Amino acid sequence: MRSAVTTQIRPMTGAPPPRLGPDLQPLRLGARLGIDVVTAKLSILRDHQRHQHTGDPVEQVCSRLKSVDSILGKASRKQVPVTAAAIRDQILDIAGVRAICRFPSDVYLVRDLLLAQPDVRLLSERDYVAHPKPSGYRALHLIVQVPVFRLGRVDHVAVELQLRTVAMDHWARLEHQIGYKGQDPVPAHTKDLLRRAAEDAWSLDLRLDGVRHQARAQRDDSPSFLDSRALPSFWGRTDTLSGAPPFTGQPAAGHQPAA
Ligand code: 0O2
Repeated sequence: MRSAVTTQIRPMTGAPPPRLGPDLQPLRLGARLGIDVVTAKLSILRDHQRHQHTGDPVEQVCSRLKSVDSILGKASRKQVPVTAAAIRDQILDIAGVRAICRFPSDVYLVRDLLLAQPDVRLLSERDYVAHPKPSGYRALHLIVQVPVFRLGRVDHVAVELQLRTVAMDHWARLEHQIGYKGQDPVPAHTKDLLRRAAEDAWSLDLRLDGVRHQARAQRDDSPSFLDSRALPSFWGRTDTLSGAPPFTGQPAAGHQPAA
């Protein structure tokens, strides 16, 4: 998990055994730079939205770089050959950025504004907002590829961007703490409570989004939410914005690989 502190247990005596396998540090360095690029893009986007008086759609941004152990663990689970090239091409969440938004419609707004940038390429998208996991987990997961300019070359780095509302994030952190991917099974009644809490959080998200939308629409002297759709024309694209707040949910469609 992004903020988790990991403790390595080592024998009391002697040095730890040397790690077998490829040197993943160059990959991790590239991923760290990819995180920097996406984080900078989000920061510019937030500034721009504030400037437009449409409000900052993002509450908080955090990031994490997958540890070598975690990369190797995932490679083993997914039967990815343990070579740097295979890992680079098949494990696309070594770089992770999470943006916490205030409202569900902001999740999609941030997505659209980011993808409107010509140097951001969408590799895949999983919409767990419209199609939550059976556990109740909701978030929008994008794998984007961004250019990282390094001395004498450009690397195209994959970054996983998770977009959640404050409520979704609150729920996911609790669920993670209780036992997501944990060793001990979570009791059925706890899972049930979590599922119902996720639905309550979602219902509050939708209601608050609706209230905001209505309040904005009633304010004559303030730009409405829809005005923020003018922004992407600055980047040369106006066709990608969903821009139909408040978000009310979508029919099931599952995972969507990018075109
Ligand atoms: P960390 O440190 O949080 O990143 P994939 O192999 O990519 O197809 P994967 O990696 O499991 O499958 O992708 P998935 O399920 O789309 O998303 C993985 C990440 O989303 C997790 O990262 C969590 O951050 C978050 N996530 C997904 N499902 C849940 C869930 O049910 N509950 C919670 N709390 N978080 C979830 P990791 O791997 O946990 O590590």
